[in-house]
Amino acid sequence: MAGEPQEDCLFCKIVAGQIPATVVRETETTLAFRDINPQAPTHVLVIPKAHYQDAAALAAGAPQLVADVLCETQAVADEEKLDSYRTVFNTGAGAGQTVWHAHAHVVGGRGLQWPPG
Ligand code: DGP
Repeated sequence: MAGEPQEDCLFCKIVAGQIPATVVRETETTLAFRDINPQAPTHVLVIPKAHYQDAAALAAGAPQLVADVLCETQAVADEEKLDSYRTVFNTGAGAGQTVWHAHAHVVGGRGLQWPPG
């Protein structure tokens, strides 16, 4: 069920402490941790603790959590002292989503090209 922990979800396991992660921030509703395969000097994932499969499901099912996640992306950028950074929600396999628990990538610390690949 949307919002409930999923046994087979990697990020639910990180939230539960069953898989280690380098956590940089935590709130009641969100967790921010370093990406295992960083694409920039700062590459942090901000997730809602509740399970929604992607950003679209999160927006439909729990819009307040979208705001919580976005506020945390700014908090991460502040802590990492990033003047410029990019927030990315890959939504769907065609956009490169590989983990089916909504997450925002916070990428910064180097120049970023536009458009993205
Ligand atoms: P996406 O491709 O948008 O679904 O992003 C998933 C990201 O999750 C990807 O950049 C790599 C990261 N990732 C995958 N497995 C792990 C893990 O076990 N720990 C951490 N910290 N990050 C992971």
